Order: sequence, then C-alpha cells, then structure tokens
Amino acid sequence: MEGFRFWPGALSASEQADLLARVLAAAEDAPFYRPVTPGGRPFSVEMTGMGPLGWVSDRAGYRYQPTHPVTGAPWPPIPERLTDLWRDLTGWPEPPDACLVNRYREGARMGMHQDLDEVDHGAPVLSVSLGDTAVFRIGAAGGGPTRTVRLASGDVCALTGPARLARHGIDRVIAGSSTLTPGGGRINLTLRRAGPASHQT
Ligand code: MD3
Ligand code: FE
Repeated sequence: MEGFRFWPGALSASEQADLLARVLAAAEDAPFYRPVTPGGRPFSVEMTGMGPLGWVSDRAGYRYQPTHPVTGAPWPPIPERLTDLWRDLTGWPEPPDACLVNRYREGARMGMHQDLDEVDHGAPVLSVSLGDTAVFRIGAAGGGPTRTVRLASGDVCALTGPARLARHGIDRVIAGSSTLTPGGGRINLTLRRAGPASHQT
C-alpha cells in the first residue's frame, strides 16, 4: 500500500532491550491500564502513554489528554531514542507529541479501525514493535482487500500519505515467538502528532 513504509529489524537486540527498559521504567509512573470503549467494553489490550499527550478511551469517548486517566499525573516524557528515530525515519518537521504504548498479553488483539483522533491526519504515525510477533492486517480507508504483515520485535513501520488513514488491526500475537519481554507478550509503541502544530514565531 502506498505510504506504508516498513523497516524490518530496524532495532538491534541491544537497542530493543534498552528501549524496553525505558518503557517499563516509564510504566512504573504511568501504569498500564485497561481502557473501555465508549460502549463500556474493556479492551483486551492494556495501554499507557508517554509525551505531552496520551490517547485514552472511556465512556465519554476517545481523545488525547495531558494526564494519565488513573493516576491523574502528566504522562512521562518520550525517550530521546524514539524522537531521534521519528526524525530520522519520517523527516517530519515537528517532534512527536504522543507515544501510545500498547501491551498485548495472552489472547489480546485489536479490531480493525482507523486512527482519526489526531488533529492533523497529514502527520505520519511511526510504530515500533517489541516482543512477540504480531499478525497485523491493513487495508485501504474505503474498504476492499486487506493484507497481513508480520510485525516482529525490532521492526519499525511508518504510515504516511494514503496509508495514514488505512483500516488496520492486530489479528493475533504469536505467543513464545520472542524472549524479549518478561513474561512474554508484545509491546507496540506508536509515535504520533496528536495535537495542533505549534507555530514558532
Ligand atoms: C496504520 N496499534 O495504536 S501499530 C494503534 O500494533 C494501533 O498496537 C497497532 O493500531 C499495534 O492505533 C498497530 C501499526 C500502525 C499504527 C498506526 C497506524 C498502523 C497504522 C495508523 C494508520 C494506519
Ligand atoms: Fe491504530
């Protein structure tokens, strides 16, 4: 699909371990929690976030907000290694203002959806996969055929142009396919521009 850019094995084993340690340290302050859909159904994915804004879902709807919904504290900062990766791979003129952290444990999946809660749909999304391999499904915004891509630990992909509004989801995670995460499972990081562009004057 045009605008789907994929860098398999972008991160070395030691870079993956270092990044995972940083994310787990951030999650000590901003714990993983299980959001509910506006209809009240719990997600099977657990989430947290880093950066000025974090994506949340509850009875009131989907949105980005500056604080963790359980602790009420500001989200921890995005590790510099990730903002560097965003700059180097996307070339986007502004740094990411949100990094959603999704944790998939036994049986977790994510249904097909579009990412529409960001102000500027022209900005790319950059995804970093850590831990067990996911079966990722992607299709055009308007429907039609889909294709699957396996996202393994250390793989990075960017969604730009038409792919930015693509329908996508995680069919399943292949348990035991990586030894990176303690207790198994998968962690996916998505770097985004969620809020309005800041105009430097
Ligand atoms: C395609 N996350 O957080 S990452 C999400 O693996 C999300 O946790 C999945 O979908 C995960 O919203 C997929 C790859 C990805 C991320 C953002 C996209 C694919 C995308 C935005 C637009 C199109
Ligand atoms: Fe998504």
